[in-house]
Amino acid sequence: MSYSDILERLGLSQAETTGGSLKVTSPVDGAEIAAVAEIKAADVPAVIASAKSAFNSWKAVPAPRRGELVRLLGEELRAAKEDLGRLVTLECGKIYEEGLGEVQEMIDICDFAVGLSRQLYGLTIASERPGHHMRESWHPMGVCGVISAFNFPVAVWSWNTALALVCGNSVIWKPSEKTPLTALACQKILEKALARFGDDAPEGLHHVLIGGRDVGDAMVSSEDVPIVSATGSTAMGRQVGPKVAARFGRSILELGGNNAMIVTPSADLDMAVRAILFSAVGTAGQRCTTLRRLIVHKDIYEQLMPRVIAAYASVKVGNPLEKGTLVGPLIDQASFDGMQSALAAAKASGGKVHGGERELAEQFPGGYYVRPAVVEMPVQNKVVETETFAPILYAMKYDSFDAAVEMQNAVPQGLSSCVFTTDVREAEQFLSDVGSDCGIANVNIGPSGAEIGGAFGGEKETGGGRESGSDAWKAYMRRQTNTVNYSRSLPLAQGITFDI
Ligand code: UN1
Repeated sequence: MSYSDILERLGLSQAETTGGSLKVTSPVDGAEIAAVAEIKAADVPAVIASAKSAFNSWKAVPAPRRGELVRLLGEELRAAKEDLGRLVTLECGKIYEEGLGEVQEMIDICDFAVGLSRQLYGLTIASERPGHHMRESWHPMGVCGVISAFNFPVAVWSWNTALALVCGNSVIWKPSEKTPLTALACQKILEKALARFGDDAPEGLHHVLIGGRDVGDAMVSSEDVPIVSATGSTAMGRQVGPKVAARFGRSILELGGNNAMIVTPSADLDMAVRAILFSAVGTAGQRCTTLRRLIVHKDIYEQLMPRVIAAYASVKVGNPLEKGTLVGPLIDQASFDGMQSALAAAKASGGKVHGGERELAEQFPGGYYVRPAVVEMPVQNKVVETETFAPILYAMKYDSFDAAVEMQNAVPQGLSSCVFTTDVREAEQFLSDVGSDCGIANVNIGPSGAEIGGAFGGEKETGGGRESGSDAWKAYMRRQTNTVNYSRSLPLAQGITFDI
């Protein structure tokens, strides 16, 4: 099926994908595949006003009914799964299997959110006063701004939007400038769900802002956007977080990761090698949960590393649309250059580099394919502490488990982590108060590929936000404490008397 067929099947017309000022190139071969129209920053306030007015009616729609819209969205996503998965591959370069996986993640969060729409539970609280009742209730917040990155161009939107919609909010989405087509396709899919849903969904419930940083800035700085959920680099979060905080807005930040695996002497090495491969080279090392640091016990280092290095040398790098490819291209040349300078810096500081070269340059002069790199490092230095969004795995030795945990924690980021061990003491220590300091800590599975049922996010430079499952929905609502007096007197709390 040709690329233009996919766009058409996803409801995107020629007029919407040609002639605009934002050129879209596919990382597969660097070819320009579309040119979409951009909004000007000066026009953003009108969009916000529309979303705000939609919120004012949406918040009055009962939550289970709001869930029905998300149920329909899930149905439409099921129908569009292959087309959208393929467009994800074309636009961001991840292999088709992972493109499909990303759309499945969207379907999963819709299912989760539909159930949630009947479970936005508050508490009942014992009152110290006779004839009084206390409770806690959750209410819609307003317009929810969503900023997403190129590497998960559609799933991250859905985690936020499915929850925001059942929570009674309207949504404005600023996707990455590198992946506007998938965003426009999602808008079309949502419009199909809205058309089936009926009249109680107001106009303007969801908007996509295609544009540059100034456009995102107009959204981030607006007092009419009480929640901003931003996924991307720590540098982006450093811009967004303080701006939202300055106006007392709420931000949900999901930023950089520098995720580690500790491999202990008792680990099942066959499993560890497979987990290392998927989590370190999958999505060409461009997941925020990508495995970037391997911390290996000195006694098994010589056993494990040759296997990892051999697997790296044989992993199939190539066209992400082709069956059998495991590693697609990097998003662009800047990403390739960033990888090369990180490798040079690692080498200069004593690292031994395996792989990392450009591949397929003749077949795809405009595509940036690389052999994933393993770098054996003498110590965990500044180069290792920096997140480079590319397939570089730094391997280091440890000699005591406490030291390994300390190394795992000694980076500025705190997203995901894991240990491979069959020793229950090590496993439990890793998950304990004195173990991993990350938002995600796993045993005998890699750091990436989280299911949507758990809360997703991490600490320190990762930003502290939580998205997706568990009670992450609470970040999309405002909490209200209620005290009701059903007695005929007016006692004060804390035993205070105030007679008049
Ligand atoms: C991201 O890279 O921004 O856990 C999200 C994972 C995926 C999500 C990654 N479920 O790897």
